[in-house]
Amino acid sequence: MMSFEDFLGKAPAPKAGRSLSDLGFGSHFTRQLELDELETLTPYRISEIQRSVVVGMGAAETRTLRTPHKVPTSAFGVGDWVLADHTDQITRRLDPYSALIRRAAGTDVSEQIMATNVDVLFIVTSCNDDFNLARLERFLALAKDAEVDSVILITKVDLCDEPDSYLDQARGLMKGLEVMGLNAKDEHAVEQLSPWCRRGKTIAMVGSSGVGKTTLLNGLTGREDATRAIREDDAKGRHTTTYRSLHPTLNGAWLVDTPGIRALRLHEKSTGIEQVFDDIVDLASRCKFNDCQHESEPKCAVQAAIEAGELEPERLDRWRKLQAEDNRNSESIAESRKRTRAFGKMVKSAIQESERAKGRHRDGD
Ligand SMILES: Nc1nc2c(ncn2[C@@H]2O[C@H](COP(=O)(O)OP(=O)(O)O)[C@@H](O)[C@H]2O)c(=O)[nH]1
Ligand SMILES: [Mg+2]
Repeated sequence: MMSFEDFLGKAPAPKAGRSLSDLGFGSHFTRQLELDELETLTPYRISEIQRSVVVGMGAAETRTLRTPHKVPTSAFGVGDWVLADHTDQITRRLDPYSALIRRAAGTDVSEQIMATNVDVLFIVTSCNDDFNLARLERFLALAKDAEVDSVILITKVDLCDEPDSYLDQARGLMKGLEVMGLNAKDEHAVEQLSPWCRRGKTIAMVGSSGVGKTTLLNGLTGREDATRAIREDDAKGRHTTTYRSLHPTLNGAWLVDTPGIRALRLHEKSTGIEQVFDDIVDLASRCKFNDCQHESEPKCAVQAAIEAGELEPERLDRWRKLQAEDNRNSESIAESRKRTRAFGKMVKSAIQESERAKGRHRDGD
């Protein structure tokens, strides 16, 4: 029987010229496998999600895969590892080690998996009006929730007289936070990012429009326009326009670029907020009252820190806003679940009622 080591392919497979570890497969996934599964099933990493099929990259080749019966393609995310049988049917999704989730806009609370098995999130902003501490904190909390490391990239340093003032503000957000200023158009920008772009690592990028994400993506992948739509034949031979969502970088890393990833929002019960604002959480634990609102209560450690100039009042405001948003999210999710349950009960009792009516009908016959 073949060992995991053999299987992971110390020698790269001939056709695609890559091993599973080049694709990001590691111990987190081998632990989830039964050894005999490797004899009949093939692991693929999902690089693209279409309406009825997904595209999977394997060590040997890239193939179009079918999802299990009645499972929609939306149950998978770009970056997922799956096992497929010899008919290209997915049999199982392996549990990802990180997941960036998008909550749909408005009051709808359905969730969408944007990208999984991401190692680093590049949070991109520029040395100009786009720079916004509240937005950065939100993205940092998101990355914490997704269990992804984050790096703040501040572009357009070449167009700014004092880029250091932006870098310092961003560095002040969290202890040990990686912050880097760069000119995305400069070819050396890519070298600056190489510590996070090692072989088999997966990177995702977020940030507003115009901050340089496409420029960075093109630099990292060496392509003219890696994000343009490509026309392809789908499983039924029709032409469809799709976006490839997982791009190989020149260093052997993978870059996720899905159209919706820029609309990431905090999801239910964010613990990321507490981690990003651990300075305030720590202060709050030292207030006299457990339910201190940090307004005018006596012996409030948060207000004391503001008075001592150790905490900026703006940061307290941003923390409150983000928490309020998180509470609204949690409430709307709870409400929607209540509605779903009520609807389920209604359907169930309607079915029971119709069964009873049928019964009465039969009794009457
Ligand atoms: N001078 C300069 N221009 C940049 C920089 N980053 C992006 N740009 C320009 O800003 C515009 C928007 O960049 P783009 O990569 O499309 O941003 P995206 O919307 O985030 O994908 C383009 O004209 C880029 O050439 C930078 O660091 N310095
Ligand atoms: Mg772009």
